[in-house]
Amino acid sequence: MGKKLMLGTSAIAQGAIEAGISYAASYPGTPATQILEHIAQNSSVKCEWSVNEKVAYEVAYGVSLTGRRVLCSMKHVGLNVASDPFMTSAYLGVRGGFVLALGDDPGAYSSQNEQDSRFYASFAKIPCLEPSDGQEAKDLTMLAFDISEELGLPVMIRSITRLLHCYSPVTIGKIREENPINLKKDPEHMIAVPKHVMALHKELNEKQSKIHEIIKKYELNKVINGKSKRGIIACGITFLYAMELGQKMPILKISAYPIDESLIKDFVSNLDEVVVLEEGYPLVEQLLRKLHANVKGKLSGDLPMEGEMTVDAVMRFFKKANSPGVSDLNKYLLPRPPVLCPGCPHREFYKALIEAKPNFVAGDIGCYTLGANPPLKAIDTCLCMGASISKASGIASQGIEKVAAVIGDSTFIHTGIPALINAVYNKSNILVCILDNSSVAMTGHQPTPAIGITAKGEETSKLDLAELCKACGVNSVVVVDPYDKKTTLQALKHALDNQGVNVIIAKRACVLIAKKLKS
Ligand SMILES: Cc1ncc(C[n+]2csc(CCOP(=O)(O)OP(=O)(O)O)c2C)c(N)n1
Repeated sequence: MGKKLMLGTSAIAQGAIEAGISYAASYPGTPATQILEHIAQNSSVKCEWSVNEKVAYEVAYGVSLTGRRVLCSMKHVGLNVASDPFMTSAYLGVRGGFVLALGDDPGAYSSQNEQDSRFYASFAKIPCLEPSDGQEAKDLTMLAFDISEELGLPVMIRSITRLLHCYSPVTIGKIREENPINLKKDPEHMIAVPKHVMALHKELNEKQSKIHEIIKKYELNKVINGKSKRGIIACGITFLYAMELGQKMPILKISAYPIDESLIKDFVSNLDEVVVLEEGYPLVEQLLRKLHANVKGKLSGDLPMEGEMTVDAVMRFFKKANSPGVSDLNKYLLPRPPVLCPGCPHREFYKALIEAKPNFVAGDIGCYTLGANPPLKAIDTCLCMGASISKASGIASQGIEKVAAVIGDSTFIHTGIPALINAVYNKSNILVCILDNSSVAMTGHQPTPAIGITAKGEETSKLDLAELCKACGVNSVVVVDPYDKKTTLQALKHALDNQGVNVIIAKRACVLIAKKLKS
C-alpha cells in the first residue's frame, strides 16, 4: 500500500494486477514492452511473451472465455497484426474482463509509423480509455476491466510514449480476487460463422448506447469550468498541458471514446473559439468541425499534424514563448540516433554481406535495421515486421537475381515463417539471412522460443531454427558465426549463386547479453 514512483507502463500493469487478472499476454514493442515485464517480475500472475501480437490477442481471448480477467498489451502497430481477432472479438463479445493496453508512439521515437489506435477502437465499436497521467493510467485500467465485464466487450486503454515512459506517483491498492473459472459453451456467441454474424453485429450495435451511458456514469469526460470565451478540448496527456497554461479557460477533459456529441455541443455552445489538443490524428477535431465554426487544431494548421504534440507546441500556440520548453534545450543537445553497439554481430554480418554483392537487400525490423545507416548502408527497404522475405520474393519474381532478405530471430518467428513457406511454395530464388542473436535485442532482450526461456524466466523447449527452415522445404540451410567473416562470406556468395530458397543463419548472441547467456 502507499504511493510509489512508477513508469506509466508499470501503472497500467499494476492496475491490471489489482483488478484481479489471471493472465497477461504480449509481444514486445516500445513503448508498451514494460507492461508485461512489470507483471512478470512483480506479481504472481501467470503471463507469456507470445510469438506475435495476433497470437497474444487470441491467447488472451481464450483466457477471457474461461470467465477470467486478462490483459493483452502491445505497441500500436502490433494491433495491425492482431486486427483480425480484434475486430471479430467485438462481435463475439468477451466473458472475463478483457483489456487491451496499447502503446501509441506519436513522434515515432521507436516505430515505423505514428498511427492512432483510437481509430481502431472506433472501427471495432469498442470503448477506448485514454489516461492523462500515471495514476489515471492505473485507475482507468482497473475501471476498464469492470466496463469490459459490464458490456461484454474488450476495452482499449490507449496510451502514448510520453506517459508510458515517464515516472509519476501512483497509489498502490489491494489486489482483487480472480474470477472463478466459468467456461460455458455458447455457440451463437462463440462461433463467428456467417449464420451468426448479423445477430452478433446487431448485439454489438445495441451495445453502443450502453457504452455512452457507461462513459457518462463514470464521468470520464468532464468539463472544468472557466471564464474565457476560448475553450480547450484536451484528450489524454494533453489535459496536463492545458492545465499548465494556468489560464482560466474552460476545458473539456476527454478520457474516454466514443465521445457523446451532445457533451461537445453543450461545451462549445457559448464559446467563440475552441482549441483541440490531442496526440495522434485529429479524431476529435474532425468531429468538432461539424459542431463549431471556429476550431483551432491540427487540421487548421495551428498545431503540428505530424510528430508529438509536446508542451512546447501548445505553449507556442498560446504564445507563451518564454515558458521553459524543450525546444531551447534541443539547440544544445547533440542528436543521439540509435547505432549498432560496439561488437554487434549484425555489423560483422553486414560487412560480409556487402562484399558478397547482392543486387538488393530487403530488410526487416530489429536492431539490424540500423544496418541501413552509413557507413554500412547494407539494406535497401524496410516496411514492417516479417516483410523482408515476402518483399524479396516479390522482387525476385520479376527476374531480379541475387536478392537477399535479412531478418532477426524474433522477427522470423513473429511473421517470417509463413513468408518462408510462401517463398518455397512459389519457387522463389532468394537468399534468406536470419540474424540470430538469441534475443529480442531491440526492445530490451526479451527471450524468444529459440532460447527456450519463458517470460517468467522458466526453462521451456527450444525451437531449432535450422530444423524449422529445413522442414519448410528450403534448398539449403547453413549456420555461420558472423565473427568468422571468411566462412560467412563464402556461404553468402555460394547461396546467392544458388537457385531456390537458401537460408543462412548468422548465429552469435547479442554482445550485451552474451555473458549472461553463458552463465
Ligand atoms: C508489429 C510490431 N511489433 C513489435 C515491434 C517492435 N519491435 C521492433 S523490432 C522487434 C524485434 C526485434 O528482434 P529480432 O528480430 O530478434 O532482432 P534484434 O533486435 O534482436 O536484432 C520488435 C519486437 C514492431 N516494430 N512491430
